[in-house]
Amino acid sequence: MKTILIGAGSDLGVHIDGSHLGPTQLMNDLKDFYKGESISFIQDENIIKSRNLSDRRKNEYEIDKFNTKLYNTIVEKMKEDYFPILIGGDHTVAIPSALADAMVNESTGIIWIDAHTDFNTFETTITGNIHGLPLAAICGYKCDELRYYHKGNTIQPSKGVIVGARSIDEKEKDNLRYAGITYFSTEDIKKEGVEAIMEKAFEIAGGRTKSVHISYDLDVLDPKVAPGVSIPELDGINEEEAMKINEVILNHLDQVTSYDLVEFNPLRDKDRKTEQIAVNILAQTIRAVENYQKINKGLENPNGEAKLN
Ligand SMILES: [Mn+2]
Repeated sequence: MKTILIGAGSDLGVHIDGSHLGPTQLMNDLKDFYKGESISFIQDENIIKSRNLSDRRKNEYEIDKFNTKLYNTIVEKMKEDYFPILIGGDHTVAIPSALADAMVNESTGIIWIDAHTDFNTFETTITGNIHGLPLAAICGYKCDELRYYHKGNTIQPSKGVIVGARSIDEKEKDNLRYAGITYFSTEDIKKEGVEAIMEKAFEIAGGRTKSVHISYDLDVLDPKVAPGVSIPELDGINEEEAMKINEVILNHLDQVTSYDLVEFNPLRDKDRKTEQIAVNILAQTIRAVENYQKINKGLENPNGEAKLN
């Protein structure tokens, strides 16, 4: 197995501009650190982006076009035994990323680290920003229009967990309840600690399966620490907690099969604070995945170099 970094530069899922620039910036920051394979997608410059508040389906067609390409590439790479690390982009890019995992692996679970639960539908969305719908689309809760390219199973909501939620719309709460997905709030993290919450998350998402998709939205952090996101929410987690969440994830690489880091918006960042955290999280992830792959390779041939002739 090999690692591949996939840049997914789209900000079509949100009326705020800038997250499409995130992947190029972060991949450039990592170029001395990471020498492996990478591939980049960036939205067509000629798209006239809808930011109209009354538009309930902002940029739906363009998002679908972008995501179809992304999906086909990730499915192909995962079938070739790559571990994809996807860098967003707004959170709509996680739809093809998570569904590609569900296509290649059986009964995939999902852990969604996010200040928002991203569980709106076209009926319940207040803003019409599609980056508020991806988890519902991934879990097969309505939103069929956002996954026509995917012929496989959707992820069962009973194998989905949201961690760090603190901004949920009223009708979105109903969606979460009808779907039966578990969510832990920022308060739960503060009360019980990162480790306890993340272990619970892995029990739910990873029980009786060997594949878990991770989707890490940087807006789970407090905007004082990480202001460079499109839709910041007050009272988030601190940097130490954010890194600790990632550490627990990386201790579960026997189950984790694909990974996203999304929503870095360089145009909203201050003193490159969010950029530095994003780079730290990615570097930690890349290193751990590469080490895990090395060890695993060794186990396939346990005699290895120690064998005497
Ligand atoms: Mn999100």
